[in-house]
Amino acid sequence: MPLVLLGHLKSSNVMKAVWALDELGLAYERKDIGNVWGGLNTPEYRAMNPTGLVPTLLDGDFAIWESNAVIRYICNAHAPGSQLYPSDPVQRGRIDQWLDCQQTQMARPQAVVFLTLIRTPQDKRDPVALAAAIKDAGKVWGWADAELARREFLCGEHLTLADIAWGVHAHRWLNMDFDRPDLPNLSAWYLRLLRHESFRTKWAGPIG
Ligand SMILES: N[C@@H](CCC(=O)N[C@@H](CS)C(=O)NCC(=O)O)C(=O)O
Repeated sequence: MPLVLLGHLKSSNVMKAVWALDELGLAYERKDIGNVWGGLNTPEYRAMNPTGLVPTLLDGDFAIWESNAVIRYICNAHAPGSQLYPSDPVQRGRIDQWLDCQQTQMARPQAVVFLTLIRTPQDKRDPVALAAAIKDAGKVWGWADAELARREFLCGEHLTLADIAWGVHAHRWLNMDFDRPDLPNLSAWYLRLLRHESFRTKWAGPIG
């Protein structure tokens, strides 16, 4: 039975799963759910994912949600030992650290910047909240930039789950229209990510 990914492609969190599945060459189906497609408030969906958010991944009878848990599961269950999520404790520790940092430190200010600049009409924006979020997110992107001064990808010389979780947001951060700090290592890494077909063709287009 193929894996089934529930969630629309406007979602950065869905995109992480799509990119991981494509990168590993795994067979899957994706169904548009959420955003204009709806379907998140049905009892059936809530039984699989009580948060009412996307993505949810179905593997037979098993349903898993939280995007970084989803991409870890994909690797653990369907591509053990792959370069995306190696089993070596040190390498895995580094990847987990960046995955958790993405959710706990980057996601919130990044969402404020994105939702303000892309989803909120100019006259309804809160410039104070936007400036604070740009400052907070800029600090976090600075941590990634410092790491990328030392290595090609966030956790070494190969693409890993950490790059996927940060990369989908880097596309937005580097292409939205605002004054951002100059982070040359981050920009060079983003260009390396664009060599990956799934990212380039499915995600790295207009931001919306
Ligand atoms: N922490 C969750 C956040 C999930 C989340 O916020 N998903 C958003 C899209 S990025 C969502 O479902 N929004 C409602 C919608 O798109 O209809 C994860 O990483 O999976």
